[in-house]
Amino acid sequence: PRTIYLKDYRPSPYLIETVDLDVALAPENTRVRSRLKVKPNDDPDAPAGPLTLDGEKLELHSVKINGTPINDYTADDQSLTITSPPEGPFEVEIETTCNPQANEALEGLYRSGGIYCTQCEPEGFRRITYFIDRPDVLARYRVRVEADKREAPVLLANGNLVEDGDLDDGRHFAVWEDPFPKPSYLFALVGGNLACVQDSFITKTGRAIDLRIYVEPGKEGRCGWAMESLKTAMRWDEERFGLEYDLDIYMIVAVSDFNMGAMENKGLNVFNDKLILARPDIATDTDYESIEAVIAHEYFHNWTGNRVTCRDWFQLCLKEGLTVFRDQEFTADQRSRPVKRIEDVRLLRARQFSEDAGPLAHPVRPSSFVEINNFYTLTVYEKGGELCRMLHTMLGEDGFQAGMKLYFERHDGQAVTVEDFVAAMADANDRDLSQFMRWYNQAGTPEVVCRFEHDASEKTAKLHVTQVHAPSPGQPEKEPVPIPLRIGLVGPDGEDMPLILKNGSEVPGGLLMVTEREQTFEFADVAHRPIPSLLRGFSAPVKLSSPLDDADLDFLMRHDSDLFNRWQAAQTQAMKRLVAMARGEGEFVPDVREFALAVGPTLTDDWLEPAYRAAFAVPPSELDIAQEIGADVDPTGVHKARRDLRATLGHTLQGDLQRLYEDYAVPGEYQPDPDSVGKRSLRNTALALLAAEETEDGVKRAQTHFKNADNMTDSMAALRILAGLDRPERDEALETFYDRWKDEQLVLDKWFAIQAQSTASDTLDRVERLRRHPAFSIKNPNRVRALIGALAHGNPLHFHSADGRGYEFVGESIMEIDGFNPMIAARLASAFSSWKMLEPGRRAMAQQMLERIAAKEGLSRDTSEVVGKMLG
Ligand code: B3K
Ligand code: ZN
Repeated sequence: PRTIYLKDYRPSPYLIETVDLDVALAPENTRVRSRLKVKPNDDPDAPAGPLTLDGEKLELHSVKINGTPINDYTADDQSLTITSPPEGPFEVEIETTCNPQANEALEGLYRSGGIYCTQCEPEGFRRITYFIDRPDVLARYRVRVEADKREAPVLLANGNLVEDGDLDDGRHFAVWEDPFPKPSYLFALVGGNLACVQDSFITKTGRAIDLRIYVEPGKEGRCGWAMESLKTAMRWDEERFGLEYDLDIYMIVAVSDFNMGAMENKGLNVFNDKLILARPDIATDTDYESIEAVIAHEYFHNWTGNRVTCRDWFQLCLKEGLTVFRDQEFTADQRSRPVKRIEDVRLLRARQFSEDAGPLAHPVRPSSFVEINNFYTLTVYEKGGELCRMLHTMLGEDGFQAGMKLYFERHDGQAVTVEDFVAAMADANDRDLSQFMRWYNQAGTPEVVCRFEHDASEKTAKLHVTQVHAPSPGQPEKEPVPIPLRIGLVGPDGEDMPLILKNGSEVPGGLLMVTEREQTFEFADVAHRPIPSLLRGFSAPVKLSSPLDDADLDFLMRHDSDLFNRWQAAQTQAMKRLVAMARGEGEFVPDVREFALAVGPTLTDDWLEPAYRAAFAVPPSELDIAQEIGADVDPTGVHKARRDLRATLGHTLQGDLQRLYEDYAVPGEYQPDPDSVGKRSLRNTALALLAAEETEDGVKRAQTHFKNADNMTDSMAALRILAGLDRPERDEALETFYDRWKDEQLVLDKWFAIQAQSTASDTLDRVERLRRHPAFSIKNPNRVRALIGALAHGNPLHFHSADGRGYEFVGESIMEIDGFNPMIAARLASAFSSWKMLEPGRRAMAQQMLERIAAKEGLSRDTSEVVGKMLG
């Protein structure tokens, strides 16, 4: 397979001004007629010549130029080349057919539960018709769709409906026109029997927008939250970013077979139905929050992605990182800001840091790829979001917004690069951000080593900062990056001391800029030895080696005014103990009790938000611990360490936890508002810690909680506890749950996942049985994620089972899925990415499985790129 390099980018020799599509939907034989107005690109870097159009899995019937059929073209399984096109603008007409029913890769046009839908990003449009399928070719689309009226009474495409009507033979048609030029990856088309939920939104300039959510008939009553979330997001983007919606209609379609979460097609989002459908009895608080966040994310793409798009796929973070940052800010504004930050950092550390430390490491803007679908990664999305956040931190809200304004003024309607974005930020603020580009181009997580000195007689303090960059694949040497380091000096009374530099100036917002490999900051007027609170709010995506000892951390855990760092101090304390326990080192029991006692005050502090207190009591994840250990990891030891720490928390804080459990019951009807969510979260955290020791009392409480639950959040919180037990209570609860929900696929996915993530000893037997359950289908990505993905990515104990059965199960599944849906197979394969960190026995077994996958005949480009890198 061919590697594609960023340095080889050339503008397209031809541009396409308009696309006229005529699509006649039929399950196995959909006919597509396309009329393209093509013109040579006048860019001197792109001399005209043959016209090559991308196309895959298409049957070609005819090609015409300016109305005349031609023969001087060549076609293979990837493209169609017109050898000598006319000079100047011309028209190409192509007729092809494709087979949506047979499309199990879920890219291009496919059928999901009788609904025709499309997924084009990044390179799916070429499976619908021949096209210059790259994001810097922006065209205006007019789309006529026809279908059997009974099979597909609803026919949708991007933009505005301009015509519809009936045809002979029970068929009908609709014509949609999108006035905004767009890249082909934002094209969408939907046909099927769908119910519609309608609402409207008045924009800040008084325009009424028609909002529509299309779902399977009968599910209309589950769309209320998605619709509310959409309106909240639209208002927020106007208020915080000054951005107004541009079309008169915004449509969302929910489908049940979808490779990812959702897709931001212009004016016609397509969503995985699990991110639309919600009702208190079937969706958890986390589901409600995800729906709100993803609806917002896709909506925000309308400006960051659609109005201004990417020049090429290397620039993916231009739209994804920025849109992630925007959706994080949205959630922080709707809910608890510190808790949102904690959740985002937890994800970043557990998944992105490990990606960045292993064989799949790549820069936020990669410089090469084999299959672009493999680069929709945590690095591009989450670390990409962190880079935008650092710009925001460095420039401030006003400076950042000034940069956004300039970005849109300069680039609305264009396909641009990361440089264009950073230049807008720099120019609007009169700042030199050239060094910042290193963040986009260097892989790996920088390590920041801090040393702190206090001189009582001089009343001064010094902070020495060193940044260390480990090599990553293809990047042995790295340059220092600019690091916004937010700090505070916490005085003996627990209050922040003023932060005054030696020259007498105060450090605004406590923000230091580290730009050198080694740097020292000197502070004046420091009478008493303070405790430095470093990297407040996680102001940069780095690993911090801090100079703090147990006593300092304990103090910050109780007093830091920065709630993120107060949580961080607790995490650091927990981590030290977890690592020692996992390695079986030393006498840790009294130490862990000590730590538990220090968690108590925050857990019970009624001045703090319940959601924060709940987050405070959650120790670092098994993935975090494994990474911290770094080499020769024994996942069983890691699991036991975390289990024991939680049991000690539950035991030591029993009285407090019982009280919290009693006091935080949320009365009345279920509401997904932040306040009630926080209370449930604290109460369910207490429930889980009280059961962590598996005492009779703890188990009974969980059982009662399960029986009395009147919403899915409480029900799942209890079931998760019960499903982890090696006792009859487990089967009883799982059966009750199944009987109640056997007709609800999305709820059954929770049932699959909870069993796949269970730490009970027979989990692998169970997962193998569930693999054959009638409700399971290997062809449906949600089922695959719920069962196989949950084991591979969410159950380190059993995925890394010492007998190799976890690898066997996941590996076999990858090979099977690769045969029809390479994107999903490659995603699953990434679960093996930290295999080199494992102890020798597991390492050998993981390697063997990877080698078997790599050797499989006909392995997809997707999976072979991922597996090849892991073995390489
Ligand atoms: N842009 C899409 C992701 C497309 C993934 C293609 N493999 C959804 C999103 O990030 O908003
Ligand atoms: Zn996105």
